[in-house]
Amino acid sequence: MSDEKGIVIKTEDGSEAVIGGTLDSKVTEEYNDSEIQVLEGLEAVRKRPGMYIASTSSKGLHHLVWEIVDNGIDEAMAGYASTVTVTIDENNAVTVEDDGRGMPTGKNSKTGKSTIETIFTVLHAGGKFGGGAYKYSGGLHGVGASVVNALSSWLEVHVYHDGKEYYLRFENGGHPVGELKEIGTCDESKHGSVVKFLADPTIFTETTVYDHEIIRDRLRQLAFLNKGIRLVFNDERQEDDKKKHYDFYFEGGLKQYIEYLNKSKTVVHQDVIYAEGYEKDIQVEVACQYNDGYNPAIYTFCNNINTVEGGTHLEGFNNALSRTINKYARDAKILKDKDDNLSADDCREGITAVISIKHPDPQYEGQTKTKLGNTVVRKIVSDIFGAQLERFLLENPDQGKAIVEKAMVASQARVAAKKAREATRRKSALEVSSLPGKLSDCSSKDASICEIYIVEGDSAGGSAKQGRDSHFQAILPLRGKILNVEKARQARVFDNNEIRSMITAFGCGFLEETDPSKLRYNKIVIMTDADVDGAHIRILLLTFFYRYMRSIIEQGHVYIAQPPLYKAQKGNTVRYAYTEQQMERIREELGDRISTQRYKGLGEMNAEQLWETTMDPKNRTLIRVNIDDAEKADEYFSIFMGDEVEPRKNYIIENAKFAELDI
Ligand code: 1YM
Repeated sequence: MSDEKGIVIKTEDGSEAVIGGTLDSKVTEEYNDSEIQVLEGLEAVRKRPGMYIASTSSKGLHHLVWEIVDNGIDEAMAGYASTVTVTIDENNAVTVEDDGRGMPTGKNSKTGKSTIETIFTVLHAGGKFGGGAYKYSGGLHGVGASVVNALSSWLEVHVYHDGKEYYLRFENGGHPVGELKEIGTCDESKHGSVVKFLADPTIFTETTVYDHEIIRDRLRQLAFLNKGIRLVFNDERQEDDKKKHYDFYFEGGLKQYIEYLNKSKTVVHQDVIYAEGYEKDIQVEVACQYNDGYNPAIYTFCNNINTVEGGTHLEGFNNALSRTINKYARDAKILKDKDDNLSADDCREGITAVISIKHPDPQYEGQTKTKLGNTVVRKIVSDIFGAQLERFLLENPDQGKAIVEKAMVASQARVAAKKAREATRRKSALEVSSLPGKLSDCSSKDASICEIYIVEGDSAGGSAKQGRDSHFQAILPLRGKILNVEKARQARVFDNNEIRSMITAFGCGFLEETDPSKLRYNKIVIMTDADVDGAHIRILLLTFFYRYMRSIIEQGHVYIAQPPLYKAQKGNTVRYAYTEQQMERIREELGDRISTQRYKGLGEMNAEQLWETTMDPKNRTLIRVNIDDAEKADEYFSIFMGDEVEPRKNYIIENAKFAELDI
């Protein structure tokens, strides 16, 4: 725990911690007053929290929880703890508890302080501004318990072991209140650590309220990623009637994760393919299963962190998948000598996969430092997964055949799709000068101010065309329901007139060639009736954008118009209500003898009303569509567009949020 020079301590993960200074400070020969140094260190965190937790928005707030949870999970992964419990109380104070050994309660010889005080007041030296990784778990957010302490109004630690209870409290951003004390006894069998803290509202100025779903979903995910570890969540806030208590425990790990991810999909073979292994200190776990969809959903993790940019573990998986399937298909004579090999994309069609590795020294690359770079991982994953996939195929020939046949159909479809894509590409290149006939374009050519309204039906399209400001607003009416791209192969998608019109009008290309900078309109606004059919068309359009032009959603170009539900009139006063609650309020304000009209569709509004309520930037409310969680989005589209009815019903009942208000 100490070093000959200065005040360096080794932390639980073997990395070094340095007292005082900023994170990258070097150890100097002497510290006269370690306490001042410590507080300066914590003060540095408070001055520039963004350098330690990436942001002080809601995201940064949640990082505090993950930091402490990671420490509990480390203790569980080391085999000492079985359960980590997170509780949020009605004041948004968070308690994280584990049943491990309990943090060491002795003194640190160099600091002269208790080890616990040291853990919570000394910055880790290894973590580079939240971007580096020095911890076996955690990694990206492994910035240390001291950072959580620095950013809390108060923080309390309880430790239980050998029949004793120890306690230490910190206030005002990490100042210890007295010393670590033995405050009582406990059952000899009780052991573990409890950390309770309140995020400092002067740091987290945006919000100090935790999002129930973010905490719940991440704890569930951590339980899937760490089989045999129990993660409990108690939300004691009185917000709504949401379920408040969760107990996540998955003996089957990733196998159960795949079952969970595929729950609203139709699988093409019965058993989840599962592989695990260990080589050179690197632990590998992979699970996958095919469904009847066309899109792969592959999630990769390193040390429990979602490596969204992929990396060497994903490459190893992809290599093994196509190599093994091709070999099996040839050996089993399903693929004939004259046939070409199945491509990597063919082998991935409709697969749901999770790849999780644990690495003592991960290297991250890429724009967001979420791409795994360690090259040895490629072969290790490929070997471990390849061998166990091969064994699965040989032992389960029926399932093997179903998988190969799916890839072969994908291969044939890919050839047809390529032709259709090329035809569409040629067409849209030719059509730049001849935009779709149904499009009423705007006169401005400045894309940054232009908007296109995708409108359901010709009659609403007519009103929109008359009501718009033709300088910057274009109207594209769609006839009837557009194609459900979730259930159609590419060749049919590109054959669809409505889809072709949109591709040509937008001008941004599609699939891997999508280029939002080429969009002819800054805002694409979906304007449909406020009824079930309207909602359906909206989802179909979003599905198309999501699967064929995802980056225009990611970059915030897609919006949903909000037409009013009611018009209320009393004498000359006309008011519009966009929600039932608003209507209630208007009724109260205007009193009785008002006439109300409920709009069933856009067609019931004349051009002027449509402009005033839904299209005029001064009055309208647009909802910006965002996707910040690929897993959620994928689930969402499968539920709404897939075959299974039950999940769709449940989803609508739960009424989850997909879009965010943007005024
Ligand atoms: C609610 C959060 O932090 N649990 C926890 C932390 C530690 C230990 C056990 C622990 C580790 C070791 C030995 C060791 C920590 N210890 C340290 C340090 N839960 C939570 N549970 N004994 C106990 O790694 O050798 C840092 S964290 F540095 F003191 F070893």
